Amino acid sequence: MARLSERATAGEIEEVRVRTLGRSGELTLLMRQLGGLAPEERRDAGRLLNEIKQQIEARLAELKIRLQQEALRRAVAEPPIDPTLPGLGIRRGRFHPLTVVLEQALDIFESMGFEVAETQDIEDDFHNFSALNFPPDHPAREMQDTFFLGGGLLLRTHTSNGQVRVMESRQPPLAVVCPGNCYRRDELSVRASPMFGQIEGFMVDRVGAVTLADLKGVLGEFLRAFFGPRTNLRFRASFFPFTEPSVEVDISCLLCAGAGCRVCKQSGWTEILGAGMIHHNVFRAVGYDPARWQGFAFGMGVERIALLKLGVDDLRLFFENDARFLGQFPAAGLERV
Ligand code: 2NM
Repeated sequence: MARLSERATAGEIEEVRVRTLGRSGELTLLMRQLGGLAPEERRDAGRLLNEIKQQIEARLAELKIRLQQEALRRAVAEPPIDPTLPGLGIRRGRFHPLTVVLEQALDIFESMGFEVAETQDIEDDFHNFSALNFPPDHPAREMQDTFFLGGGLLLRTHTSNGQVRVMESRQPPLAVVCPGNCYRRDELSVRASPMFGQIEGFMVDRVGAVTLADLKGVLGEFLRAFFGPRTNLRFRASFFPFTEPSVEVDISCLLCAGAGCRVCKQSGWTEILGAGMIHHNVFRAVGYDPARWQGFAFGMGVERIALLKLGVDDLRLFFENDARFLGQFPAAGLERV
């Protein structure tokens, strides 16, 4: 025992424990011999051996505790972590490119004074169709195009329901964009998806205050801010139930700037969105007097503008969530979130 110094290692302590108190340790063997002694001798010797045993145990325990305390002190004094080393790098998530594109588009409209209003995906027939001047037999109402939920409800087929709800609950002048998901019974393909995003917008003010020229000005502002300052646009006559007149809007091809290439099929133009002056019947459905109020509306597909802006040629890539694809696009200022 005397050989065990104050600085004994765990191994040395254990060695002494085995040599003295172990199954064939010195003290253990002595204790076993007690039985051969006369009763009085046995009592005195037994007491002595027990005392020695307790002393040894106490000393071993003391040395062990000292060892642990020292190890703790060392760990605190010199941590095994070097805080000056570069970290492992926490892999952070990023926004989906469709989210980035949507936020960029909404930012532009907000900078022009539009409010953003999000509305419900589950809608009734009135707000999705009737109020938007869809006749009862319009093909878009058919089972094969619309997800009907029963109980008179359906998944909205466009975000125009949101515009109806905003107009219903408020009075002009209004300038509002409604982003959101829409649903149609299409198979997922290169250019279609059963769920897709839309941004629709409208502006309503007194008759004469908001014209088709204002529509062209607002869309031109938006398209140049979104696709680049050299983007040209043109209107082509079209038809939608909820606007009259209706137009389809083309932008100059982003790839060839109008010269003609494979992407624009040599035309120099790419179709990008639909728009028009809001139909009198829509105003009547929301309780606006068409003799007092006038306005335009437009709608575009989020995936469509994202495909064109990001140069992606297959819509399905946006829905497969392959991190190798999603990681290719700039986070575009959203990383602060
Ligand atoms: C489009 C094209 C043209 C549109 C019209 C309305 C409303 F509610 F104001 F009548 N909302 N959206 C509209 C007009 C949407 O999407 C291609």
